Amino acid sequence: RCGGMAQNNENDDDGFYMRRCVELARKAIGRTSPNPMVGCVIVKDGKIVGEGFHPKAGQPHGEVFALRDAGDLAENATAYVSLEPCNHYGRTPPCTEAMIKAKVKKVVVGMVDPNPIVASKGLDKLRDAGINVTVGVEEELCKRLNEAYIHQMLTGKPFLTLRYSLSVNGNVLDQLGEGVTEAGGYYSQLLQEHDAVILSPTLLIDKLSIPASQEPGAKQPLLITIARNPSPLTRILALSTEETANVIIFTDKEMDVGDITAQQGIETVVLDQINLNAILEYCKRQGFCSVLLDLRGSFGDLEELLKESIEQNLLQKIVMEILPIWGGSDSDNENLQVAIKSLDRGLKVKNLQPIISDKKIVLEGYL
Ligand code: AOF
Ligand code: ZN
Repeated sequence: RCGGMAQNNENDDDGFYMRRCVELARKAIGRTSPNPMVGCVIVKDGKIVGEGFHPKAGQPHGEVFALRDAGDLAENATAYVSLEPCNHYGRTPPCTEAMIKAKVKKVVVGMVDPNPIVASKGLDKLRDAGINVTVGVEEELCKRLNEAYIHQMLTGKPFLTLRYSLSVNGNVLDQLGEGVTEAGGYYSQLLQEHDAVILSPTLLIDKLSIPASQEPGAKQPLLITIARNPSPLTRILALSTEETANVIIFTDKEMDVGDITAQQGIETVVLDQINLNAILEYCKRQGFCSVLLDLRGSFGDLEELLKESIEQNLLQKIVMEILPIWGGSDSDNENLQVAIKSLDRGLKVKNLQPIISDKKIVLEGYL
C-alpha cells in the first residue's frame, strides 16, 4: 500500500483497514461458532500498531487481542473492528470497556451486532465515553463473513447451504472434481467454513472422499449422517475417527452400540422422527451456525432432506459446481436427479456469484 495516500483519502484507508480486519477474522474460519468471526486492527499515525481476531468461543474477543498487541500505543489510536464491540458480560468481559480503558480515540465498525443483547448498545457506550464512532465501513463484506452467525441470531436456525455438482451435460455427479484436497481448494474451503456437513452414509462407509484440506492444522468438519437400520450403523461405527473426523449418526431406533461410540468420536443420536427440522434443531443446540447439505450418492434420506429444505424454506444458500466432465448418465444418481428436477417452487436465486477456474465453475446463490 502506498503510505502517501494516508492523509489524502481517509475513506479508502477505512476500507483498507476494515478489509484487513475481515482477513484476520477469517483466520478462525469454521472455529468460532456459536460466536461470530471478528477481526480488529489498531491504527496510529497511519500505521497498524496492533492486530487480533477472535479464535474460538470462550476465548477473548478480537478487540482484546488487538489492544494487547498494541499495548500503550492504543492510546489516541483508531480501532477498526469488523463487528460492533460487545457491551455485555458473556463468557468474556465487554470489549467496549477494554476500548475505553485503552483510551482509543476513534472506533470504526463494519456492522452492528445483530445479537439482541448487543444491538447498538456497544456503539452507544463508546459514544457516551466520548469516543468518535463510525459504522458501516465495508458492511457487505462484514455481513457476508458472518452470514451464518447473522442468520442464526435473527431466526434461531442454522444457516443451511445445499451443494451438488453437475457434469457439463447436466447430470448430477458424485464426484468433487480435481484438486479437492488442495489447500484453498473450493470444496475443502467449504468444509472448513461449515460447522457440520450432512452426507449419505455410503460416503462415510466407502470413505468416498470427505477430504479435508491438506493445510496443516486444518479443521476437520463434523460429519452428520442417517442410519435407519443396523447395517450402515455398525459399518460406520467400525471406522476409526483418524480416518473420518467426528461423526454424528441420527437413528430412529434404539440400537445397542456399546462403548465404541464415546471412544471413537462417533456419536449416535436417537430422534423420534428423522427429518431436517429435527436435525437442524439438534445442530442449533450444539451451537452450530452453519450446516452444509452435500448431495452425493443416491440415498433416500438425502432426497427427503432436499425436499424438506426447499418445501419448508429451510435453505439459505445454494452451491452448484459444474465439473469438466461429460458423463454421469448411469443410474447412480437418478433419484437425486429426479428430486432436484422435480422440486419446482419457482424460487428466485439471488446474488448469483460465479467462481471460475479450469477445474470447475462454481455458482453460489442465495434464496
Ligand atoms: C466482539 N468481538 O470478537 C466477538 C463478539 O460469550 P462471549 O463473551 O464470547 O460473547 C459472545 C457474543 O459476543 C456473541 O454472541 C456476539 O454477540 C459477540 N461476539 N463481539 O466485540 C468479538 N466474537
Ligand atoms: Zn467483545
